[in-house]
Amino acid sequence: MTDWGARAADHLEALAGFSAPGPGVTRMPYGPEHRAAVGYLTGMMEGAGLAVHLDAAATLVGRAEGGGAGTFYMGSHQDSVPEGGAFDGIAGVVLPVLAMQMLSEEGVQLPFAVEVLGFADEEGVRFPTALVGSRAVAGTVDMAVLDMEDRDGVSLRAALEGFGCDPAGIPSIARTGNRALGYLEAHIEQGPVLEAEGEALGVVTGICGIERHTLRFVGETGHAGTVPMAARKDALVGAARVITEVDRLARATPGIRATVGQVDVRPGAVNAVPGEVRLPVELRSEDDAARDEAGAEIQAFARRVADEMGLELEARRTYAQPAAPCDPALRGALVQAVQAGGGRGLELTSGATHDASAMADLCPISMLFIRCRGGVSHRPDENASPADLGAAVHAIAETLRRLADA
Ligand code: HGY
Ligand code: MN
Ligand code: MN
Repeated sequence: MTDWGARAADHLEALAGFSAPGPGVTRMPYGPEHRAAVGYLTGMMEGAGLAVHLDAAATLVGRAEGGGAGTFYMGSHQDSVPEGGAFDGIAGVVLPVLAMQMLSEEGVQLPFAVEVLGFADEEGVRFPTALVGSRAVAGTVDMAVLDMEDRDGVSLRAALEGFGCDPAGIPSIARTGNRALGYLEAHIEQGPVLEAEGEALGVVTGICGIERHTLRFVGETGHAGTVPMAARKDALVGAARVITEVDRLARATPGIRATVGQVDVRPGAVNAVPGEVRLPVELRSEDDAARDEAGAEIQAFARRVADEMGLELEARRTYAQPAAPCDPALRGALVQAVQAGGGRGLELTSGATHDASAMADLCPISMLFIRCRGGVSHRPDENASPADLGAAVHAIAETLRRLADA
């Protein structure tokens, strides 16, 4: 009897080694760590009988032909946040490959094709946008994002070309032509609910919406000892007022979660008045209208601060993804598959966003959550047990069997 959980844990441990130095896993898209992960996953996918290629958006595609028309998609992202964990995203590429291997060993011939997708960049940490791979599959990529640059001034276009991909091929990735039957993403919960409920697996009802803004304050740098306080145009003081307002507004608005997770200060010297500050503001909510309104309020507040302090301000909303409900029929199949494995079939919402949010523009979506220790994620101590990983492989395989019989 194959221990699919142990196999999953071994693959994820090996993949965690494809990381930049430092605590946890740091695997940015289109770099050497991504290249190594692609090599490893290619071997895994081919071992499961999938035909593998890397598409123009650097998504690794593993395909198994089916008996009839249409394709069912599964997958998640290979990238991590800096000093993140070994499960976020990448588990959702490994687990469906193992489920396909299980079905292949059982001699199951599905009546539809299956593609397992390993997306390059879901986190949107390196570039001020995200979901490029899944949006490409859904046919919704705005090609203008190719001109966005990372903190080293490398454009997304140059990063893709450096990875051996031709961005001009991105529009032809869209699966809108052939019948997309649905999408299933397995992902760690990144929250405390399943652990508190004593459940290994959960089925997602819907994914929150998200938007990100980039604010750039420009003041005047100068000597910290000689520029009089009254004469200062301190860009960091302006940014600090916005950060405080972001937190106040989110606490005062039900259902809004807002975060400033990064601040770039120039010249960034202890004895120089900050002349330029760039910060991303991120907002999430299940209510798209409330999130949209909060985003507009924050930009207006930043504008008032800039005017009062004599600072220049550039404010752009660089990314937005609406809230996405999961498909009732796919949810039902997943709940039954979880219950067939002894679980309750608990259903819950997702406060994290996922590639499934973008795939919702192509086809019905579904997500399978896996319990994670302490509910923590985006940290080196992120963890899912081999037993829970194994339960997920079985639930994915059982869901495919049920869809085949539907
Ligand atoms: O930020 C998120 O919700 C996801 O992990 N990218
Ligand atoms: Mn993720
Ligand atoms: Mn993440």
